[in-house]
Amino acid sequence: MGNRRDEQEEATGVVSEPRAERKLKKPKMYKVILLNDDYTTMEFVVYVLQAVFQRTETEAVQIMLHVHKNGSGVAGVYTHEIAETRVVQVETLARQHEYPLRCAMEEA
Ligand code: TYC
Repeated sequence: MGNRRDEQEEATGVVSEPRAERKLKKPKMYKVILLNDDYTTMEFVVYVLQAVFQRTETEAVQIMLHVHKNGSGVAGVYTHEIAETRVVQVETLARQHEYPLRCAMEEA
């Protein structure tokens, strides 16, 4: 498959610097993983998935049930900074509501 640089060179006739010179790298991506527990309500987890991860209600219920049955599951995949922010948002909301809900991030 052709990459964007090759296509751009082909289209314009302008040869760009090699990647090391252009200093552009694709960002590493990180999974935000929700962890199951015995105390957080299903309703709250569905709410979090909608509020923090912009999931539809149907997606949120599916992800919540996957975590409930399997112990963990992916809420979303983001760049490092966005994933970190989502983790903090989840844990802040959970503490405000006095739930032990935890989540983690892991390179995708
Ligand atoms: N296991 C919880 C219950 O039975 C529901 C739950 C699902 C909690 C997903 C956390 O990440 C979670 N109420």
